[in-house]
Amino acid sequence: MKRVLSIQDISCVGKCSLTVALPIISAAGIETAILPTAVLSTHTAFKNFTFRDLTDDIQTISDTWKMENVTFDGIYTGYLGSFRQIDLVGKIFDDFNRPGMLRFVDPAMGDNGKLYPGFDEAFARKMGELCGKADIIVPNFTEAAFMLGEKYIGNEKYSKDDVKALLKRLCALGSPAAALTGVHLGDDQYGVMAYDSNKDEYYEYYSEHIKTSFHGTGDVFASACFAGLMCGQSLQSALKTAVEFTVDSMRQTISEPNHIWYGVNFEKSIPELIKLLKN
Ligand code: PXL
Repeated sequence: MKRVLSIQDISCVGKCSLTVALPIISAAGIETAILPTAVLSTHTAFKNFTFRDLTDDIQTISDTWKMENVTFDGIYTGYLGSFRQIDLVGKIFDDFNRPGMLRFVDPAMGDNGKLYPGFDEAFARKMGELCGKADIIVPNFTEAAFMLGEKYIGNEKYSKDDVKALLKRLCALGSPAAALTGVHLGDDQYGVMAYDSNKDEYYEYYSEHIKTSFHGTGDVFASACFAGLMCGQSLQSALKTAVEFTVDSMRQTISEPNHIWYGVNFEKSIPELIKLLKN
């Protein structure tokens, strides 16, 4: 059985980061070890939240794993709790590297043209350095713009050629492959585009555009995409798995009366994920 490590925060309530990654990757039949970067009462879109920074624990935990000869087949990083954590996570990539280990970075730090509370442009540029150590990165347009020092102009303003050029600029950060989420080329073309620089190939996958925006969908997408790749799916198939699972989770949320406006009901879509992973 494969074992992977996910490094991101625990937001106790408000389905995102580890409370999304752990169940989704586990459901794919992969042992999911975790390294929490911070513990929050909720994610930071809530008005009030607590934040316990775990930066000082990261090195000790990973050094102790090394002493115990723990190994990972893949590492998926998401929301990081401090500037200093970016170098510490980069060191974990190096310390645990072994042939075939997949380094998957979701530079989770912003959306809709804005960085999340607590992050600034220096953090975004530093996150770009971590992306340079990854095998694949999955930013949204906001994160891409901040990492590249470009102006965010709105996802729907990019033509297909613009997205292709943006993907090449993202790969120039140092990762051989990049996928951009939230590609919006028209109402029937909403989804993801990716570029694999080793093969010089582009991939795309679109599905229904659900116009309500939900918190945490980036984490659902990234977790399912990582799960697909770890299950041996091609990048094209993993993108389909991730888009269809995310859209299905959003449908499950909308269809519920009085649905809560944070997090999506991905739990109800797990049977769909299992089906998608068989392709
Ligand atoms: O879903 C991204 C995310 C993860 N973790 C924390 C967040 C957010 C987005 O706001 O606040 C703590």
